[in-house]
Amino acid sequence: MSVRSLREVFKGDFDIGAAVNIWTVDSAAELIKAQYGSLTAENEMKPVNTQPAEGVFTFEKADKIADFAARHGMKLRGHTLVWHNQTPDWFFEAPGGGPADRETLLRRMRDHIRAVAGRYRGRAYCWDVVNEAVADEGEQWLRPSKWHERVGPDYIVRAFEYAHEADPDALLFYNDYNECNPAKRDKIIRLVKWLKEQGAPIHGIGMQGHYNLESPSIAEVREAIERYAELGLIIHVTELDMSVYAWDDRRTDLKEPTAEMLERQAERYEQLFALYREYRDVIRSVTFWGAADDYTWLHNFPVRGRRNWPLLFDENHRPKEAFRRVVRTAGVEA
Ligand code: HAH
Repeated sequence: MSVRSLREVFKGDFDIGAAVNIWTVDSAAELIKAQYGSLTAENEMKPVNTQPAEGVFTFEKADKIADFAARHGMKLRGHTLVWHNQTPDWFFEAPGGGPADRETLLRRMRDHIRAVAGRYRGRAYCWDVVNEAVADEGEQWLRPSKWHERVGPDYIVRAFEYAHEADPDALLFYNDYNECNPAKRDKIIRLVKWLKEQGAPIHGIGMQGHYNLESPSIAEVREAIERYAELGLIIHVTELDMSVYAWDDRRTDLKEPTAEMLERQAERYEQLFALYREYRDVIRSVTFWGAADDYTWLHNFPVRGRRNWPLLFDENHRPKEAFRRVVRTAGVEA
C-alpha cells in the first residue's frame, strides 16, 4: 500500500521539511525524497563545522546536504549563522590570548556570515541568522553569552545586517526554543520589536517547536502564533519534534514507546497541524528536527542512555499513528 507524501498533502498550506545530517541523507534518502520538500542541515552549517579555525572554511559536509537538496528539487533552510553554542572558542579569543574585543568579534562575525551565507547564496533561500539569544528564566532579557558580553546587545542587529549584505535575497529569521512559554515569548517579541526599531532586516520568526506530550498546551501554541503574527513577520516552525517524556521524566528503561505514548503523541500532532493549517497565511514552513525515529538528537539527550521516538516515522521509516492523524488534518485519508 502506498503512503501519502506530507509534501504533497500540505502543498497548499506550507512547506514540510526535515533536518538531516551527513549520515541520514544516506540512511533515510528514500524516505526524505518521498516525504519532505525542504531540508535543514542539523549541524553541518553551524560555525563549529564551517569555520573550525580562523579563516579555515570547511564546506564538504554542508555541500553534501545542499547538493542533495538541489539534486532532488528541495528547498534548503540555512541554520545557523550566530549562536552561543557549537561556535569554536577562537571566535572569542584575542590573538595573544585573553578575550577578543568588540571590533574583532564583529569583524569575525561579518567575515563568517559573508563566507557562509555567500557560499549558499541562491541555494539557501532563508537563514536562521541568530539562534537562541533570549534568556530562558527570570527577569533577564537577553542570554548572557560571549557575543552579548563582549559586543553588547547590538550584536544581534549587526548579524542581520551582515546576513542581508551577504545574501540580499535570503529571508532572515530569529530562531528560538521554549517559544510558547509566555514569559519567554514576550521576551522574543520584545527582541523582534527592538530589532525592527533598529532597522534590522528581519523577515521571520523561527518557532523551534521542541515539544513533549504535556507541554506546551495547544492554547499556548495558538497564543504564541497569534502574538508573533501580530509583528507582521512570517513564521517558520523550524525544529518540530515531540518527546514522549515530560521534561523532568528521567526514565531510561523503555525499549520502545508505550501504546499510550504513541496515542497521546498522535493526538497532540493532530491538534498541532490543525492549528498550523488555521494559520497557513503566516506559517510558511514546518520542519521536523529529523526524518524518522531511528536517528534523533533526543536519543541520549537530555538523559544519557535513553531512547526517544519524537517524529512521524518509526525506526524502520514506516508511518506512525501520528503520521496518519497529521495527514487527516488536511482532509485526506492516509
Ligand atoms: C536546538 N536547540 C538547536 O537550535 C539545534 O541547532 C540543535 O541541533 C538542537 C536543538 C534547542 C535546545 C538546546 O540546544 C538546549 C536545550 C534545550 C533546547
